[in-house]
Amino acid sequence: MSTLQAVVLWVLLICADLSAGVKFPPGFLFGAATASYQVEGAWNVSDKGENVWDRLVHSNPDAIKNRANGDVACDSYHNWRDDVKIASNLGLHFYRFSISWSRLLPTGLPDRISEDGKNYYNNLIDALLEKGVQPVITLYHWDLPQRLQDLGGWTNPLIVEWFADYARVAYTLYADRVKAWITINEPIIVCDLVYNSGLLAPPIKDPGFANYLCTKFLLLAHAKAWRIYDEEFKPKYNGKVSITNQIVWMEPVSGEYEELTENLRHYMAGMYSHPIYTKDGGWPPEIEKIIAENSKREGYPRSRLPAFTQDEIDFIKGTYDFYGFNFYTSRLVRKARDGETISNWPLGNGCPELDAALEVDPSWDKAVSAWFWINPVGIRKMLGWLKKTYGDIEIFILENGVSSKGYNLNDEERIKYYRDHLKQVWLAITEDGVNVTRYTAWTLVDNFEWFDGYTTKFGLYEVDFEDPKRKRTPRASAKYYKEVIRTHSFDVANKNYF
Ligand code: PSG
Repeated sequence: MSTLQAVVLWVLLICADLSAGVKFPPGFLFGAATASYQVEGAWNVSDKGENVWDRLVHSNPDAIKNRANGDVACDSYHNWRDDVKIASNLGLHFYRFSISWSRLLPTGLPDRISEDGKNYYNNLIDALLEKGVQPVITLYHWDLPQRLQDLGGWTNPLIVEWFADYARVAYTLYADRVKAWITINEPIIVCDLVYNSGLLAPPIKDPGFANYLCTKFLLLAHAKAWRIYDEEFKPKYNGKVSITNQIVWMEPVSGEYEELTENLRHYMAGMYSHPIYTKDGGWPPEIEKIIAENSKREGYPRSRLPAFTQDEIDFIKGTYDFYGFNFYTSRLVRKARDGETISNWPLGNGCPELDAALEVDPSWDKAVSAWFWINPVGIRKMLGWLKKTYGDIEIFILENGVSSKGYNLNDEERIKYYRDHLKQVWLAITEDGVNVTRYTAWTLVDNFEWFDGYTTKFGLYEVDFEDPKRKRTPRASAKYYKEVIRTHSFDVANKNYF
């Protein structure tokens, strides 16, 4: 072998080794997600029942930016073949979508299953499987049947049975083909954001009280739905069921706020994790204590946080098959100053219950959503914290993505967001030994965004909302993500996607 040949061989070996080095573990799965109200449209087609989002946008059209609503959205109810084509074209291993409760059960209860609703999801599931894309179902992504809301929704203890009955219908219809289930998406938004702010649906503001009732009954509802699968369906179908939490990574502004910050992590992640993922179960003890003390000081005869009985603690404990985790952003934490006004946990400027104020690091880039600053290492640190706090549990990242503005196919900032975050996930796996097995891009196609309507976009595919057919066009980020999936690596930086 000549010297030249040896050098060429040496360079080739190094290159091969480098690209092998940045690969995700074999078996790691990539997907993308949407949610029923955000994409389906067809709000009053066939016998679909009204849900809390239909009611909010019709009774108060100014609730959402530019008077937007999800009446038509991407019209995925009619265009689902396009979505399947996109999922297949990207090479997705799985597609996460949600069932619209009132589309499947028009009355909210299983006295009547809608034929059209049932067939819609059957068609979607079968078409995905035909293309080799696994369906992943979210049972609840915020569109509660209005009839159940009128009876108190998530603050009525009977929601535990209503949700369990709905879950059983969905499992009965689809569990033969669907092997991964998410009971509830982001309980912190369903309970805390909704009841603490009065924004979003249902528009009821009762901060520091109704949100905790919601949290308690939501956890019990999740647990019952998990147990139904575990007892009645798992022996036959062997799928996995869990809840998914949206968690903001919190860091102290300075060392003196370390304890406050850890408490805030337990408040944000812990309220929905400690009851499920720890040996003792129940509320995170430090938070339970703080709320009890606050309540007493305010003159309440008992804590605003409803207690669990030991039976309830045991019922919720252990009801998981993986840890579901949605990640977008980070914050810095300090004590609130005297007289400083703290608003609207979790999307305001702090957390009143813990008397904490939130800041952002000036070095973090801003995405267009009001609450969104970009800090990629936050996802790695959050994954490390989850492992340290709840043990070596299999973690599915079920949402991650970034918002941009206006029509634009050359979304360099989205490629950067995905690449930077995938790298941190890869480091969490390879350096920190965190057992992450799935990554999910939010979102497959531009869709109805809760506060912002159609003004902010998260899609790998752009949707033309002026076009009656809602034409979908791949962005540069779609080509990048397709390459990520094909190569099983985030490090596909030097390609030209534009
Ligand atoms: C709300 C707030 C944050 C993250 C995500 C959401 N935050 O402050 O970090 S909502 C979440 C939801 C999905 C949305 C998507 C983007 O599950 O339906 O479209 O993220 O807002």
